[in-house]
Amino acid sequence: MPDTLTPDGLLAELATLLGPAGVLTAAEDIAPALADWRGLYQGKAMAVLRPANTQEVSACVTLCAAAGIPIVPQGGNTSMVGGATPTEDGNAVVLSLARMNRIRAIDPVDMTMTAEAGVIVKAAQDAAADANCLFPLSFGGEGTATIGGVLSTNAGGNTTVRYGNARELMLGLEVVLPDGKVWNGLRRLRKDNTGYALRHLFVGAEGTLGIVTAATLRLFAPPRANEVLFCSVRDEDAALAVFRRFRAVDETAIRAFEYMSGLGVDFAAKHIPGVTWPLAERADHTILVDLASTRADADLQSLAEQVLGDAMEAGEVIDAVVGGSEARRQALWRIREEHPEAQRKEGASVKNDVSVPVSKVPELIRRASAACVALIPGTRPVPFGHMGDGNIHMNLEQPEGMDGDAFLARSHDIMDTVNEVVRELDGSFSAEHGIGRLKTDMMEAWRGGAELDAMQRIKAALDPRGIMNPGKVLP
Ligand code: 2HG
Ligand code: ZN
Repeated sequence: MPDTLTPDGLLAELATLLGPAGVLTAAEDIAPALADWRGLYQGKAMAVLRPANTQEVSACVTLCAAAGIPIVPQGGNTSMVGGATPTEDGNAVVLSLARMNRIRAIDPVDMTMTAEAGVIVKAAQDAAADANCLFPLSFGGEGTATIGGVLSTNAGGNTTVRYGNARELMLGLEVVLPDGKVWNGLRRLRKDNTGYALRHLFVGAEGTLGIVTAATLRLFAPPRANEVLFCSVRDEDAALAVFRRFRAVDETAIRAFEYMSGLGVDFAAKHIPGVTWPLAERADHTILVDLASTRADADLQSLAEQVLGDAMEAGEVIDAVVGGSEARRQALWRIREEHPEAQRKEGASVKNDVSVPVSKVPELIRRASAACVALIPGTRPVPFGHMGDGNIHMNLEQPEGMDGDAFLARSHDIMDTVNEVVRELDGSFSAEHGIGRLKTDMMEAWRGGAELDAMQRIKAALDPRGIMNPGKVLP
């Protein structure tokens, strides 16, 4: 391949390869791929490529490599950190995996599914359910996010406490490397100690080392009994105490353990039609517990009553409601799932997707909240999220009456303030959303030295020309 392929020459070659429908260049056609859904970044690109299979992805990458043109892989474009959209340079192409949406195989004996990168997470869940299996990854964006995207970001979500992150659900990958070579690592083995675990390099790499085109995923037996509880609790320590109680009685039954501040529930009740406080009295701290079992005759009601009874006696739980029906369970989950939307409707908010050891979650919530209020008086902390994983969305809502843009102008101060507490508690500045563009400038401070140096050398070895998703993850 000549190293002299010009941008125009490249587009002509790509059009020959993919056909006119596979190469979008009109401004209105490519606009949705250039902006992230949070509205943090507005990028530019020469084109959006829509290959239909792995061979086409490989050919696109080979051509772009020859022309030295950067490639931004994109799935559902739901990145929380600007990881899937191009920078402002304008010399890149976006490579959309949307057309690679086939489920290649489901094996209910091996309990595996091989899905292409563009398969929507919800479609993967549905396909697993059709085979009487469970693909457990679940989160708010599951109707849009794709398998390639959740692996590239190592997404977590609501069920991590039971089933692990995307990484733990992955057995094998097919990847197009930055030189266009295809690595077929779609093995479906539970044990495979054969040198470096290459597949894990690409999980969480956010497309900076290659393009995930397909994955073999773990499936599970589907739950046949389920119950959801919503409780008001005395404080953050009480929330943790209740988690420990459930864990002690039946760890395997906990499918999700979520914390929500009272203010967060207030926002959901205020802004989301159909959502109301599910308890007689409002409280400052609440939890949602999702219990599930593969046994149809599992008595989750009794489990809930036993643990809640003890927790109420100990003064940890103030009040509780048990779903009791599928509709009620969904209604309780909605209070939690609508948190991001309710916060958006309430005004400007700054997101902090952070994690600490589970034991430190109460301290994180208390100290980070107080520090942010001290930084900007009137700031309204709305921490919520995956307490069972130590992953709290330590979000801050603008003070009432303050100009939203003025609040957002302080975003970095707020993030620094939260991160200072996170660091003191041995946590991480990025739990499940990734680094993208938003957090690249934090990498040096948090991962600098031997760790970042090793990452940079891996990047240089696999992608010496730096064409894979430049400007993301690494500073
Ligand atoms: C969730 O748990 C998502 O709902 C979004 O991770 C978190 O909006 C957020 O901060
Ligand atoms: Zn989350």
